[in-house]
Amino acid sequence: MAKTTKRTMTGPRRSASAPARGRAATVARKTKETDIRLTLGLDGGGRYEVATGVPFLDHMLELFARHGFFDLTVQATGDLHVDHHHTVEDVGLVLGQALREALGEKTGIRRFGEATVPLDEALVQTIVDLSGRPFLVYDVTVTQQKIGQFDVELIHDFLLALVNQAGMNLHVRMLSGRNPHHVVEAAFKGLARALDAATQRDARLVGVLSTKGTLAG
Ligand SMILES: [Mn+2]
Repeated sequence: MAKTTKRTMTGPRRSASAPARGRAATVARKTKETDIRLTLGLDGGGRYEVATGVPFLDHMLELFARHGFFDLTVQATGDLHVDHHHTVEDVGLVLGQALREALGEKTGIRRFGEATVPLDEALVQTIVDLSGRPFLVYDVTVTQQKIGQFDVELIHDFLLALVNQAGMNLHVRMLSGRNPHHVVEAAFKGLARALDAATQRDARLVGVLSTKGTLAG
């Protein structure tokens, strides 16, 4: 099948709403604070089209798609005049919902994934278990609280929303780091790589990888 790599930003494209190949989900969520439409394809090629109105979040979501070999379309508008909080948190929430939906019963997937990713002085370890049990351990400490206009603390809120909706266990541990842009970027690349591994199918598996017989939580 031919790949579509050409992207334009001129109006809605069929590629933005057409069903992705393989395991995929589209989630639309509208509140008084945000209006989000997101499509996640797990069996993609790292293609993305992201517009959240928050440039640093776009940067993170784009490299998440690229490094996880996911196909990701995000169109979000939010009350950015208040601050970035609602938009960042709700995009995490919708991404989590899409991940959960795209995974379905989780039949045949490896379930666990981990990655340790460097970016210059930063080194971040990211571990996921698609167990159905939401739990986040976010062990990241940076002294600089802003990345440009972006409040670094919002990454914690994004990941909490993601974890709670996806029903996953996520550990993010900063092994070293100084520059928050480097640290957060290494975390998102690690999340992408860990999720890529965890969502892959293992041909040896029959049913779900659990002696309990379910990964529904
Ligand atoms: Mn960067």
